[in-house]
Amino acid sequence: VELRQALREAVETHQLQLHYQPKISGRTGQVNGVEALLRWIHPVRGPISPAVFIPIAERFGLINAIGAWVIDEACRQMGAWQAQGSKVRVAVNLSSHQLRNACIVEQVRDALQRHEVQPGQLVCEITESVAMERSQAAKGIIEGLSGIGVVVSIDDFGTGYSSLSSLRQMRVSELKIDREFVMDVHTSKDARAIVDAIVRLAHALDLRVVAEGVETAAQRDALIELGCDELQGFFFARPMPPQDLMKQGSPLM
Ligand code: G
Ligand code: G
Ligand code: MN
Ligand code: NA
Repeated sequence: VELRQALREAVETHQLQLHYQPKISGRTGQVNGVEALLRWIHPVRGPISPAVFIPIAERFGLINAIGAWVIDEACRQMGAWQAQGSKVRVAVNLSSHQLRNACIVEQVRDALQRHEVQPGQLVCEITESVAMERSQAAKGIIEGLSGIGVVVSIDDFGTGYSSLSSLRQMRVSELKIDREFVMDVHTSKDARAIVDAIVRLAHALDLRVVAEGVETAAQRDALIELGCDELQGFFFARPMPPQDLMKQGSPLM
């Protein structure tokens, strides 16, 4: 309850920030894109995880305001990077509540136009369990987003239940293999078989495959061998403020 008021203030007083984590090409090792991850730096409590405050925001009706800010800020940052000559895709996470908001497609389109970025440079990550809900509304919004040219990515793939026909019908263009499988890909026959199957399925459907949560060189090597298109995780880089992406002499910038 106390957090609720604090969160309201956070939105108004710019305590929310986006950090960015690189998504690395498995083929070239270059940075293809980044995932924007929301951070709340509370003046007294310090950083608070989105895993904690997103559910609070959802419960108290703040998620649409926060979500709209995330979309606008990610597009603004992408526009700024492009103006400096870095053409990088930026991914944002959409919550289940945002997929019930009919205005979201409009919001995304407006933000893209306002900051003059191409729709194909924006990726919307939606978790498998949310995307595959039976809800027609969520499906309609996914259709709407892909209809305006935005890349739709299924996050935490392999932990929910996807109907394979839905994947095809919904014009999704990216699958992110859940960390659970990435973690054991180099040590477990089963995890390896699952990753292998996901990559083959995705490629057969013309989808890009991203492995998230890559923490070691052994995992990286196994994932590249299995054909993952992009890799993301602490092994390469942690989520960081946008100005640090610039500093690191990263191949991105
Ligand atoms: O970066 P971190 O591990 O703290 O993120 C924790 C969770 O919060 C992850 O599930 C991530 O997808 C989610 N998350 C991060 N940023 C956003 C955001 O902008 N919107 C939503 N809805 N979820 C986010
Ligand atoms: O739910 P989603 O996949 O969007 O969550 C992304 C979360 O995973 C972020 O909170 C991010 O900080 C975290 N993350 C990113 N890379 C790694 C990693 O290599 N290992 C672990 N354990 N978490 C990671
Ligand atoms: Mn994500
Ligand atoms: Na994920």
